[in-house]
Amino acid sequence: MRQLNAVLWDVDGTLAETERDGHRVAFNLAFEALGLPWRWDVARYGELLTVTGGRERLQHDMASRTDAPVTARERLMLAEELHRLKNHHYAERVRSGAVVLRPGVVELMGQCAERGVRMALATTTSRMNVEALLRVHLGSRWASWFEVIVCGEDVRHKKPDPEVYHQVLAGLKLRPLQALAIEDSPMGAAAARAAELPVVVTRSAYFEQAIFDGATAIGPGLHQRRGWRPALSMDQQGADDALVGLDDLIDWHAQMDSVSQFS
Ligand code: XBP
Ligand code: MG
Repeated sequence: MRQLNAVLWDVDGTLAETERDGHRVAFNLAFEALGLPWRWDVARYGELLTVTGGRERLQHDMASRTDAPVTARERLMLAEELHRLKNHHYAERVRSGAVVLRPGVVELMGQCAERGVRMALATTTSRMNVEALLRVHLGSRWASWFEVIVCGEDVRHKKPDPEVYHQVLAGLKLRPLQALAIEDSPMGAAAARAAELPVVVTRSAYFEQAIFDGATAIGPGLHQRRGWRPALSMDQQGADDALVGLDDLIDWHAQMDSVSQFS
């Protein structure tokens, strides 16, 4: 049987609903701090999520605004300043408790640690945002949970490019089929698939209806066993509250060739 050696975690949307209540609100506070009239509502931010990376997202949005600086260089400088401010507000929001880990995440991490399944973070978010989130929720030794951590500043090309996953696999010295990625967005899942990794999709708020290509399994989150494809066993007592756990991941991973890929 194929062995699952490592679980590779995405951060935003997968570990926590960081985007709608964290980054988006923090971007708006940054606009306000610089006296800009720009605001990203929930729907507009959803459109902008197709552009990964905070600075890249800001520049993309400015390109379509008549009240943004004219030259690309000025826009880049403004994006950098806004991004710095945004990250500061994001960290404050996280510390104030506005962003919590999704249910089932810590439990699955604990099972991996206990049973010797290695873990890594594969994110195109800035390292300081990862640190802000995980220091609050996993404690000061948060980084020791992960053998390899690859963040936005470590790659030349952000997701959906597979570079972040190539770096993680190289760091772990594993082949793609020895690991499993957990993602919440089509761009993240595409990055994993482009690195030939099997991917489990835990849909986040912004991607409840999104179409995913070639997921090994796809469902509403680790907090519930209902609504997954392939379907999960529901025969345990209290199945309504039961989480998706490491045994489920191991089963999906082992059956990968026999079950069709879900989209
Ligand atoms: C999520 C992203 C990031 C965050 C903001 O990446 O697209 O851009 O929205 O992060 P992932 P920064 O799901 O791979 O973690 O502002 O730090 O770029
Ligand atoms: Mg994500």
